[in-house]
Amino acid sequence: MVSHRLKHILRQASSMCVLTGAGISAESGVPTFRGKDGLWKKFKPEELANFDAFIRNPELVWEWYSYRKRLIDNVRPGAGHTALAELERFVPRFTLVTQNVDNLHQRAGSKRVLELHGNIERSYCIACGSDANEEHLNRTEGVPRCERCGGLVRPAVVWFGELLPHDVFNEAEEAARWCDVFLCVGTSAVVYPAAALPATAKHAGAYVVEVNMERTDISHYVDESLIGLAGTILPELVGILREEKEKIA
Ligand code: BV8
Ligand code: ZN
Repeated sequence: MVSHRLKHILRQASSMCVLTGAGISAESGVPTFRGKDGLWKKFKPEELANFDAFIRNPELVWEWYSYRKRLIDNVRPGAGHTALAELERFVPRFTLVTQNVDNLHQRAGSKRVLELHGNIERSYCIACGSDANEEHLNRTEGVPRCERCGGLVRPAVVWFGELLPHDVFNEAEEAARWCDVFLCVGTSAVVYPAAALPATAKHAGAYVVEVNMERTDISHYVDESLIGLAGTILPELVGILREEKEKIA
């Protein structure tokens, strides 16, 4: 149930920043990382989502990413993704920041998505940097090689110990600093520097709202924790703004 206070704040907001994590894709059937059946349960992040692991065992890392790519090819954006694509149209200054690499926000129709951790549907050569042709890559068994120089091809995601794309993170920080409302959706908020964004927003005076199935590391400082499914809560929040727009129209 959305509080009167939050309804009022949403109606007044002229700028909003939304940070999403794996939880918003869970209802589409994409496993989260740290949940009970999370991806990290079977594998350790350090074994897979880092560059050394890739150089040590590119076959294993590609087996994991190919599994995730196939899984993502067969799912659809959920009600949470769709709600955020609609929200982008209602709020004058709206910034969507995601830690997810599954491309589901773009497939739901979100126009501007800041991808802090890259995108699993893009790959590049670690030797010459050229982008890999995804069609060619998806037809390759095992570890894909660069068509230009024969170098190892890797997924275009940010691994642990790697810097986030500088300009993307700066833009996300800027949006967190200036927004009236910061929504933090479906993230355990344990991976930095992404997990610092809600605190940046809070410190700058934003009203910070968390949407999650359970309390997280940031619950103690947010202004409101909405406990429930992103696919249920986000459409409710958008409904408040849609009603408002229809009243004015
Ligand atoms: C960096 C790759 C500079 C792509 C990922 C010690 C302390 C603090 C920080 C560090 C430290 N040691 C090292 C660090 C830095 C490290 C870090 O933060 N480590 C943590 C784990 C301690 N960060 C980095 O390395 C980053 N780079 O800092 O560079 C640097 C350089 C050198 C040395 C040091 C620093 C790079 C981070 C990016 C790593 N890449 N993924 C891929 O394969 O996917 S991280 C991975 O976790 C995913 O990208 C994911 O997005 C991210 C966060 O996870 P969540 O999205 O939150 O998912 P999770 O499963 O955890 O939670 C899901 C949530 O949803 C839950 O709360 C659940 O309740 C909720 N939920 C579930 N269903 C629903 C729902 N909510 C609503 N509705 C539902 N239906
Ligand atoms: Zn190459």
